[in-house]
Amino acid sequence: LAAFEGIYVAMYSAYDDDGNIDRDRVKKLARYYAGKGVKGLYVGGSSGEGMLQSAEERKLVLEAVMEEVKGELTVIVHVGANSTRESVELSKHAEQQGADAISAVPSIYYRLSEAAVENHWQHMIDSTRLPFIIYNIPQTTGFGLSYDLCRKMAKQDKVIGVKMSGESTFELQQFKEAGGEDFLVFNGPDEQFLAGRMMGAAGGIGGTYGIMPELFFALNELYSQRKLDEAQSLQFKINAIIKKLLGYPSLYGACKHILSIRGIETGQPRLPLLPVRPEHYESLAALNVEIEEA
Ligand code: HMN
Repeated sequence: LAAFEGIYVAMYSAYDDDGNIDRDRVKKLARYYAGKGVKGLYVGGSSGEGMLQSAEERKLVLEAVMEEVKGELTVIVHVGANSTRESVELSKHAEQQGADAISAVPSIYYRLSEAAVENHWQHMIDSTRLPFIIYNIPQTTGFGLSYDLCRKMAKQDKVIGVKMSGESTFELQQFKEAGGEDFLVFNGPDEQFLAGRMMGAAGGIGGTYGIMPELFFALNELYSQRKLDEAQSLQFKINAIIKKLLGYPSLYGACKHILSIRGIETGQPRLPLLPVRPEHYESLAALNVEIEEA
């Protein structure tokens, strides 16, 4: 299990200028993270816009990622789709591609009972030999993982952890408690990384890591060495950056633009996520400098 502890970049989408998946851009983005101290990548999650892509597109993305960093970075694939059938198809594909673990949100749109969500996840778990990480993000899915369901699922060897993107660090700690010794909690909200670690997270999976992987790697190291004052100052510095990012039409658009300033083109986020506009370029360039000097 220790093999999964660490910092995972929730990779952003990479499209060509027409908005189609761009293999070369995906590969270049994945390559950018190798050697930055991060443990691995989380592919096709919220930041990766998996929910806005067809199954074929999601497979293309994963294939490009695996071609580039297989064996070098630990790859967790978000396989959650609205139908169980499609989620299972993506799970099997992830295993064929040699991914290290799969993960999924509940199905969205229908208001599902806990039993329905559990069954949805169980089909994915049973369809491969891969470890499974529950993705709990109640503010977007409308489904909040209960401690009981967490405890029940954690009893299976294949269920190795939960990605906790809810904002309560109390709940985060309770999921760790429910899951027990051999259960990993990954911190979701990047602005609470340090707090999440303090409350029991074994690492984090985050979108903004993608534009400042070195800062999150450093923050994690400071926490591991229990240099808490320094860790707190670094988290505050990171939060000043995140606060600015959240002021743009879309967070992902802002982060993708910052990558493009660095020569890593990933295109605009896919609608309905709003793109950043030319009037934002100047302040984003300044923010990029702020990150590079942090
Ligand atoms: C993912 O699945 O792409 C991310 O890991 C989700 C992650 O928890 C992000 N949450 C959302 O985008 C909703 C955070 O990294 C978030 O972007 C950050 O904390 C800024 O608020």
